[in-house]
Amino acid sequence: MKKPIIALYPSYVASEGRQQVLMRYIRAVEMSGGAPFLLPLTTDADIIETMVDMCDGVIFTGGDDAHPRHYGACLHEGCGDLCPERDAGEMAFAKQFLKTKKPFLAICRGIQLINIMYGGTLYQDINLERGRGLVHRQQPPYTHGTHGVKLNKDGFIAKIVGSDELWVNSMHHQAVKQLGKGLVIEGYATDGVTEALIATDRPFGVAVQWHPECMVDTDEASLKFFKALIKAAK
Ligand SMILES: [Mn+2]
Repeated sequence: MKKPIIALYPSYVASEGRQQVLMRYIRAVEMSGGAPFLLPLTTDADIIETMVDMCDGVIFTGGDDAHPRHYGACLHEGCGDLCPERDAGEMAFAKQFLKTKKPFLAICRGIQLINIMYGGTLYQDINLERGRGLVHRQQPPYTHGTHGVKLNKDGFIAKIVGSDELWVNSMHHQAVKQLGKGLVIEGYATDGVTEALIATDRPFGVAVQWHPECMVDTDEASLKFFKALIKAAK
């Protein structure tokens, strides 16, 4: 039986000239009935168009911080590791992909990337720019949650998971600042940090700041994000 192709955007290790994706993303897609597919790092417009046509849905994965110039800011001292090569390839792909109505699930760097692509900005470091407090950068293992997320009651994401409260892991130090146009925030951490949003220009555009792919074995709600993506991709 043919399965929907779920393309994953890999990280790029520039020092070694190597793309890489954590197996847990691939496994989460497999567990949810999709066919995982790794995208090549390229800025070639024709290759990108071919890839966009081929995939039925996309997962924008975690990784390095996006360069702040992409949202009109200079580098803040709190900004983390950058990867200009990935920024260039992934943003070129995202720009083309977002012209379609195909579904996406964006995770960690992914929610930040999506906010940038829709014209929003980021906190380059939560502790330095918003103040210290809630732990958003937990120690491993990442299979257990460390903070709560309150979802919009009756929102799109609350319907996916069947609850308006989630307990999530947290491995980020950046977050949505000014929200991009066409996006709606659907979930906040208890300190007010944006943790979940949706894009209103397509049937399924979901972005989360945590890592559901780490919790698919132990947390039913986490698996539901991937199942919903693949259902939308069919
Ligand atoms: Mn968090």
